[in-house]
Amino acid sequence: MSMEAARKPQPSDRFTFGLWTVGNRGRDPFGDAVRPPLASTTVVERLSELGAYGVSLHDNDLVPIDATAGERDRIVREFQKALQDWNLRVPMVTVNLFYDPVFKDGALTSSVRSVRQYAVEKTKRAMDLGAELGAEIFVLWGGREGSEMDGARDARQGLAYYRESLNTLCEYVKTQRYAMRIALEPKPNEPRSDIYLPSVGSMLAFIQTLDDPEMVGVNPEVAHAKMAGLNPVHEVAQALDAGKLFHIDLNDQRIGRFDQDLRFGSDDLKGAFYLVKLLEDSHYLGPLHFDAHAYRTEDAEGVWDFAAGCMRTYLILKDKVRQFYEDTEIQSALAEWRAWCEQERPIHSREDREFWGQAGYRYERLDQLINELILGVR
Ligand code: GLT
Ligand code: MN
Ligand code: MN
Repeated sequence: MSMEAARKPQPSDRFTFGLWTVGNRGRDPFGDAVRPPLASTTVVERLSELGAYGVSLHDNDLVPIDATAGERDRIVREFQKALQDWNLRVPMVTVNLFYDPVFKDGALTSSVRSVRQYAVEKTKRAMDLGAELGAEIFVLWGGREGSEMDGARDARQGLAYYRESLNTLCEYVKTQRYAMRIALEPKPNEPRSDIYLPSVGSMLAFIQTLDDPEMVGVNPEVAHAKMAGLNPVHEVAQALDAGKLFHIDLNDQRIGRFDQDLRFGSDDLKGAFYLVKLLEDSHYLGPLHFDAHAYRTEDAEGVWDFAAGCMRTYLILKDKVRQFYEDTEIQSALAEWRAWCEQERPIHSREDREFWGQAGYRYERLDQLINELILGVR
């Protein structure tokens, strides 16, 4: 395969995008939409043309919240036809538990019993939709599950509600015999001041307290880890180590900024390289899902530059990973380092301790080689 052909996305690369990502209209807290709405069927067509594998969605990205049963079925039928015509899958479905004002103080963790019940019911309907579309992963991002002030609901009570809601939902998946696993997506803040379970580690500990921990894993997002000041590669590694990487949201983010959802690799190429390396080394086989959107400066066409860019960057970095393993200088530097680490030099005396304390690890040399690989001069 030629170099350029290897950079052309294929369905076998398992790239997916949310309807809400390419469909993002550029609204932000300070300014209105800058792009026209995009029909779901157009998204299917354009993503397929670009070589994507699938499309994901929130219930209300496809079916308006107030649609009648008849409208819902018609919309789903049309969407299914487009999926078939364009040979695109829906590996993941999720539920919107954040947009409607009813969720302003939480959904699955709301102190209002009626809101909690409504959120659970809405999620069940989204699961039905997911099953109908063949989704095997159901993502839950608890954007509103948190607080601005902790004087009313005790955070422990919030977690108890979360647990109860999730147990009900897992039970539902089982009784319906849906081939679906749940992936919880952590985020530290935005839209709430503080969101419960802000990192992969907190999610993993919480999952173990559920009735059926096997059914539930995580959906880490690069930007969310960075917003928390964490290393996304380490977050994903912990999920893999626990056997819980059910799904992943790829994008980018500048540290210390608002939730940006930037094109994959657009801010931190080296971080993106290490993430691709981790995913490829670990043989992760789930969807490579881009949860990002085009800059607000873009018109309708710029959106497809954005989408193509996410996939192309992943493939270029995947090729850099191959080069990393084929580069003789990098590999011999690594081999030397490994042999050096393994040398028989136990620490019994002050001299032994000083030996290891004064020795150089030569990471500067290795890091520069990797930089040069990424920069394209190797
Ligand atoms: C929302 C959020 C994302 C979540 C989506 C799933 S919606 O755009 O910012 O990180 O993955 O609910
Ligand atoms: Mn996300
Ligand atoms: Mn995000």
